[in-house]
Amino acid sequence: MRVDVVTAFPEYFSSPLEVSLVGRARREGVLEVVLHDLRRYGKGPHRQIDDAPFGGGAGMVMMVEPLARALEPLASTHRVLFTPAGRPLLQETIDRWSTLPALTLICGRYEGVDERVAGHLVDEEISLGDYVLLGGEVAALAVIEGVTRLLPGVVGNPTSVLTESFRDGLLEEPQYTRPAEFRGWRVPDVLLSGDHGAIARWRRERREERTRRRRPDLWERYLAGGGAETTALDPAGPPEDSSTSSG
Ligand code: JCQ
Repeated sequence: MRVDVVTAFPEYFSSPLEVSLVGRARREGVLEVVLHDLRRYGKGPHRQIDDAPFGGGAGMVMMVEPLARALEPLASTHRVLFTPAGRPLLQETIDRWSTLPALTLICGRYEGVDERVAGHLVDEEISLGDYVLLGGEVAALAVIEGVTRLLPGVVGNPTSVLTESFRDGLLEEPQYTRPAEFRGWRVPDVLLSGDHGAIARWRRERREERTRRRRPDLWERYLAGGGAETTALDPAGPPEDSSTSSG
């Protein structure tokens, strides 16, 4: 997969694209990232990329012309502009993009971007969340990470990609590793019991409890979708037949 990034700060991406699984995917040729320095397309001797807003007001607006020139060779790709005014970035968004041959990530800066960019030069406007950053660079890196882990051969164990949060609408359960006790903080006994049925039930309960308490929005959707009864990867297995259960 090829990802093009249009940014006024290409240096921002150096280390994040070198290290960890993203770095390895690039070295192996699974992922190609091409950075486009927006300043190269800036106007005049000062390579200007922003200007005062028509109608007045504080701050500067990114100009349409430098972005139009930077995006010209990328017209055949799927072009995404990051902005707090966009639709929220979801796992399903990343799933959809991960199967594309080419994705272009456009990093806005200043107080905003001339609306003609979104209107004529971009396929989607996406928000990383309900907060304001200085620019879209962090959002672009979030997408690069989210997409990279779905590319074939990048994550060692593909089932860990399938069983994670959000695929079935629940948050992940708490996880523990050795030692079984640290400073008197004990790992839950059930995880050391060897009873795989009891462990699966405990995990499902913790996931549901967490989701209900921390993410009532996800919990409502989960219940509306039928909850555990309709979950494809239900680690607790099918519900028991109440007519034959004891007690
Ligand atoms: C993205 N959540 C926050 C800031 C204006 C395109 O216009 C603007 C872009 C930015 C940078 O992106 C964000 C952001 N998702 O701040 C202001």
